[in-house]
Amino acid sequence: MDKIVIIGGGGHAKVVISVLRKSGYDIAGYTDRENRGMILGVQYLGDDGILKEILTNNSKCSAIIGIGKIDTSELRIGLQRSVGELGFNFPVIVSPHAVVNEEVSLGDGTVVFDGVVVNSGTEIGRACIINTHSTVEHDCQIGDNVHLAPGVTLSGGVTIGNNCFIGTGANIIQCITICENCSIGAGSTVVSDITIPGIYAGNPVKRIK
Ligand code: JB3
Repeated sequence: MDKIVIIGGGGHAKVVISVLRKSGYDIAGYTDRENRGMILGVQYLGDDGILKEILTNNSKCSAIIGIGKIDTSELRIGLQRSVGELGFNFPVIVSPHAVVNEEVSLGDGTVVFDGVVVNSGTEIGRACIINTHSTVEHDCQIGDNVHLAPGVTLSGGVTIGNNCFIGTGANIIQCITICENCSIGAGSTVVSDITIPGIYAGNPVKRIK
């Protein structure tokens, strides 16, 4: 079994743990700034300073970011970069309860959670969260460090820039482009391109910040 360490031990890490187990990984433990005790039977290893030692003891151990994001912050991709520089590999994780169809590419450290459908011709970047029951239709282009929250629907040919957060249950109609560094509120509907970074909400969405 491939050994893996989880970076971060909060709420999102719990969902990551379940998908890793179903995908046959042997979870070494999690790192966090604070000791949060056992999480679903996974042990605390220490803060991120312990990672170098973990790799020295097992050069094949990989890593995955277990911290979520509900904004446009670069914490996840920044951690993936710095932990990657230590020598850790960030695999693509796809739940066995997700459907990823033909000619889809997924970047390093991206996790596809339970109940997701990704259709053909779609490209998804690095360190993305494709969260529970979201749908990514054919020929979408998704950048790095994007979080599609649970139940998001992207129709065909949608483009989402780096660092975007698309809130729970939001809908994006076909062939829309959303530029990088945008947050879309839960339940919103996007029917025209967004070209200015910011926070958008409503049906159809309007810029609120
Ligand atoms: O909405 C859903 C389905 N999930 C949300 C997810 C996407 O985002 C969830 O409900 C939360 O809103 C949020 O989950 P997350 O990111 O796990 O948040 P929280 O429960 O606050 O846990 C974050 C953990 O990351 C905390 O234990 C922090 O101490 C830890 N952390 C922060 N910075 C870090 C670092 N851990 C490490 N190893 N390194 C860091 O630099």
